[in-house]
Amino acid sequence: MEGIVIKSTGSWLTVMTGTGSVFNCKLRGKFRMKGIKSTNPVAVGDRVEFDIPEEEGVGVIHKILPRHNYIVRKATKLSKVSHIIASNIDQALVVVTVAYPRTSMGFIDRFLVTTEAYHIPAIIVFNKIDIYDEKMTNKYESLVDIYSEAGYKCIAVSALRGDNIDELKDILKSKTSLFSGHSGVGKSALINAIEPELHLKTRELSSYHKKGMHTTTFAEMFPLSFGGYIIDTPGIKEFALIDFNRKEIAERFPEMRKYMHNCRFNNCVHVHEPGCAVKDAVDNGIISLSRYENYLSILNDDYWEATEKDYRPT
Ligand SMILES: Nc1nc2c(ncn2[C@@H]2O[C@H](COP(=O)(O)OP(=O)(O)OP(=O)(O)O)[C@@H](O)[C@H]2O)c(=O)[nH]1
Ligand SMILES: [Mg+2]
Ligand SMILES: [Zn+2]
Repeated sequence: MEGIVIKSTGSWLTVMTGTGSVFNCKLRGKFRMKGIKSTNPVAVGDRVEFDIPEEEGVGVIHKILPRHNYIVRKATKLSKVSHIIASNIDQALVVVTVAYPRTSMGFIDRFLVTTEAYHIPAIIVFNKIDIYDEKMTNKYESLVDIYSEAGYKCIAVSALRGDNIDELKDILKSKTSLFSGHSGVGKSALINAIEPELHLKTRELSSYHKKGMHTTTFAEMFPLSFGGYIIDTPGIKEFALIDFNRKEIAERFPEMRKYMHNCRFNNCVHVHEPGCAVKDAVDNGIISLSRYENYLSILNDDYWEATEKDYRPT
């Protein structure tokens, strides 16, 4: 039989077939030995082949069909192991909030660098607009300016009040979409607003530090009543890049990609080289200074190999 992995709790995988039947499956033992340096060899979104041996009574997955794409981050900041967040997705939505909890641009930019690298269209969803005061509105508007300029679609919503949920549904219709972001930004609440029948668990923010509590603990895919699939994921604190070459980072900033071919040196990393077209564009206000600063910050992330530190800005 063939199906899609809709939930993975580590040892157990839930697989849905084309007709909508759902099976509990295990991975055939040998799988884990294939040398994939990943905490999860099978991810939500994977298409798999499985059978149900009588003596087992549960499904046994024996093959993962080739992935169209996947999105991956470091399992933890200092580990060398990757965690596949999901595979075979059409688009990734990063749910962000300007407060309660605040999402940093550094997080958004690392997320976007990854989606660019895997050629997955990304959309930025600003949630909780019902609580925005003037200061938060200003912050939000400046972020929308920056990211729209860089070429990303932005949408402002409120899971609580229902603002722009129909527009969000239009974006999701007939596609497989990943929802990612910090814990507490309202990923599950938004999915409930889109598909109230799901009754996903959401939780109050802890009033002390206004951070999420990691209410969603496993990635899970849900079919949408109006066509398409949505993947809810556990909140992530940091989005550490893996499998990147430092020289490639600039290419993952669409607005830098536009100018870098005009740099004087073709190995320019846009830090302190003379005749750098990217830096000129930043100086002229064409490229956002904060995006550029995050680019520099990514180059200096302390988890890169020590030998690559030679691009430190002077
Ligand atoms: N005011 C307001 N609160 C919201 C909104 N959306 C979500 N919340 C609240 O934010 C809190 C966290 O929402 P969740 O949906 O659990 O957040 P999450 O992103 O799924 O968090 P994790 O599962 O931990 O990753 C809950 O108390 C929600 O009620 C919104 O649009 N406005
Ligand atoms: Mg959740
Ligand atoms: Zn340059």
